[in-house]
Formats: sequence, C-alpha cells, structure tokens
Amino acid sequence: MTFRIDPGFVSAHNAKHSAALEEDFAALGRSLARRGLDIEALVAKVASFGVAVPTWGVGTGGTRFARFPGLGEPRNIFDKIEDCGTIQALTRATPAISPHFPWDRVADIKALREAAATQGLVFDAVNSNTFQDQVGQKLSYKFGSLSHTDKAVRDQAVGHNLECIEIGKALGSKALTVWIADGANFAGQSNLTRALDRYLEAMADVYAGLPEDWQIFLEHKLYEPAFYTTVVSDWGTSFAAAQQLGPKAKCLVDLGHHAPNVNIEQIVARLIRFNKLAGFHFNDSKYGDDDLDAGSVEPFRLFLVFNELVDAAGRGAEKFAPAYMIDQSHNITDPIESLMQSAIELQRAYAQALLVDRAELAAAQEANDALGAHLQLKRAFTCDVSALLAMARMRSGGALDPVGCYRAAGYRKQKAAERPVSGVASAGIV
Ligand code: LRH
Ligand code: MN
Repeated sequence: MTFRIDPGFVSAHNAKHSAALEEDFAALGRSLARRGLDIEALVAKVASFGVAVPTWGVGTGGTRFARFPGLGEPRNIFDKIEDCGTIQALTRATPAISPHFPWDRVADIKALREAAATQGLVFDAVNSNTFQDQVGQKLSYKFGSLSHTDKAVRDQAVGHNLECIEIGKALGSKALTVWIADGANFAGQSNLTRALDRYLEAMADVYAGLPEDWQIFLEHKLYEPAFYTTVVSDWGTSFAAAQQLGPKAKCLVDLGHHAPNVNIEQIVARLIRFNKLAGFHFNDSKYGDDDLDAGSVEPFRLFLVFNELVDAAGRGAEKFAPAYMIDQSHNITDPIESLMQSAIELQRAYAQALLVDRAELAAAQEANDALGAHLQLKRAFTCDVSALLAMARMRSGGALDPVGCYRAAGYRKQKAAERPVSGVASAGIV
C-alpha cells in the first residue's frame, strides 16, 4: 500500500484554521449581501467548478536547456494518477485527468481506469501526439504529421489519432484533443495552402472515426517548435477548420498559444458566439508558450476570460459546456503544489466573475459609460474571495490550505522513499 494523505490528517489540519475562516467567511458574506449576493449560492457554484489535471504536468517539466527532476518523481502513469488523486483530495477542484498518448500508454487500459476510479478521478479529453517520433515508429514526423507531404505519414498520424479514440472510449473519455507541431522554419519550405488542405483532408478521416457522442478539439498555436509558419497557428484557422469538419469539431484555447498582448477574452467570446468553443488549456505566460502557473502572471486577464464564460452561461449560450483543463510545465516548483494553487486561481477567477453585477454592467455599456462599466469589472476583480474558496473546499472534504496541508503531511518525502530514482524519469515533454 503506498502512502496517501489521510482524510483525518486533513480535517485536523483544517481545525487549526477553521475559526479564522468562519470569521472571514461571515464578514465576506455580509459584504456580498450588501451587493445583493448570497454567499451560500456562490459557494455551491464554486464547489461545482472542476478542472482537469494534465498527466504530463505532475512530473517536473523542463526546457531544451535543462530539466531538474525533484524527489519522488512519478515513474509511470499509475504514480501520476496517485499524485492527481492527492491534488483532488486537497483541493476538491480537480475531479478529472487529461491523459496523453503514447506517454501514458499501458497494456491494461482497464487497470488505468480502475486506478483513476480508486482516486475518485475520471478522464477528460485524451491528447494525441504526432509531434515526436516513438521508438520503432515507421515514418518520421520531422517534417509534419497530419499535413505531411507524404500520404503514408499522414495516414500513420490518422491511425494514431484513431487509436487514441479507442483508448479514450475504454477510459470513458468523450473528446480527443489534436495539437500538431506541423509548420516550417523557412519561407518557401512549405506551400501554405496545400499544407492546410492536407491537414483538413487527414482530419476529416479522424473526424469520421469519432463516436456519435464525442467531440474533437483543435488546438491552435502561433509558433514552436516551428518558427516561420505553423499550420494551425491561430483561432481563425482553427475556427475555419472546425466549421469545415463539422459540428463535433470545436476550438481549444491554450492561453499560452498567442502572440503577446493578444485579446484572448475576445477570442473566447467569438468562439462562444459561434458555438465553437471546445474549452481550455489553462496556464499563464509573459512572452511565449511559457506554460507557467495559471493566474501567476496575468490574473486580470484570467478573470476577463471567466467574465466571458459567466456572461455566456448567464445568457444561456447554446450547448455551452467548455472543457476546463490545465496545461502547464513545472520546472522549478513541486508540480503538485503548482497544480493545486493553479486550480484555486482558476476557481478564484470564476468566483470573481460571478460577482459582476451584470445588470449594472449592461446599463453602463448601453449608456457608453466607459469608466462606469470598467469599474463594475474591477469591483468584482478586487474582491478577495479567498474565504469563499476555502469554505467551498472545506465543505467538500478538502483542505482549507492545500499547500500547507500537503507540506505538513510530508507527501513528497514519502514518495521519495517509495519511488527510487530509476534512470531518467521523464515528465513526458522533456
Ligand atoms: C503544445 C501543448 C499541447 C500538448 C503539449 C503537451 O504546446 O500545449 O496541448 O499536447 O503542449
Ligand atoms: Mn496545450
């Protein structure tokens, strides 16, 4: 039996802080009531918010320069599921995991599903990988995959995506995320239009393999690893491709996949308007696809994204059920701590967006009261909802202070003892 943080330890740790929480919660409740807001209704909404953890995020990440593995690194998908279970046990905000194949491939898929169920976890979208060559792979993806000039390479990539769908069905997943690294490093290296046409043709074959109740998520990215052009580089290309493929195809927004200062909340609003928002890979960034912790660089931008989501839910946007997933690389922090804090920052942005007085905001917008409208958002964003988030966690059986409780439990030290360093454990990406 491997070490697991005992629920009794969590409630004992909570007991030390619960009196202060009750006080803060009551004060916040009174302040929100003066705004006509019921804190109990907000706690219920926040408690129902869940985000999926990427299996590739629980191992220490790195860059092309270096990777500095930590103690007790997960050695395989079962260790990763255990760590995801610990994140869920303490935050109660991460009930699902998003796997990546072949990084998470195992012979016995049923065992994977059972291991997740033992940790109270289900599987969100599965991710395919045609951006690396696997040992023994017949044809290389060096010059692309679903858009490769060679039909045989495209068929190999289609085959892999269809295999991911089969694995996903066995795991109870309902969606496939397809990000391809395809692109070029030199002007002239590829024909920009033919490359896209080859991609669309191959994706139609993947689309044809989707079960009736499945969706396919197209993930755009401006650049990297290609540095002159990327086949699916922006939301426009992704949107047009999803339109052409059909109703099961939608556009996934990875927050780090845009040029600096791009208005991501507007992209989100547009995709919702046209019923093509698949969901998110949440993270944060300052320059490129930095995969930093959500809310750690631009918390106001994250709030503005959730403001669009709450606005859409409020107006009953058609079939509005975006998939919320995290996609981060933890190079210098304990991945479990970063993922717990990131889930909390996502809940924070959601809770703050729920505080927006939408009637006052609409009135100010209609009256072209620019500052009045802006202040309606700022009033919500500047409200400290920490007590509300903590109460939602505690009432769901989680930790009042997840990182504090995790450290006090000594989970990482226990895992270091259980998981002897075996050669080079890889997070997946590096
Ligand atoms: C590409 C990406 C994609 C994943 C990978 C791990 O940058 O965001 O979502 O497949 O990271
Ligand atoms: Mn991503």
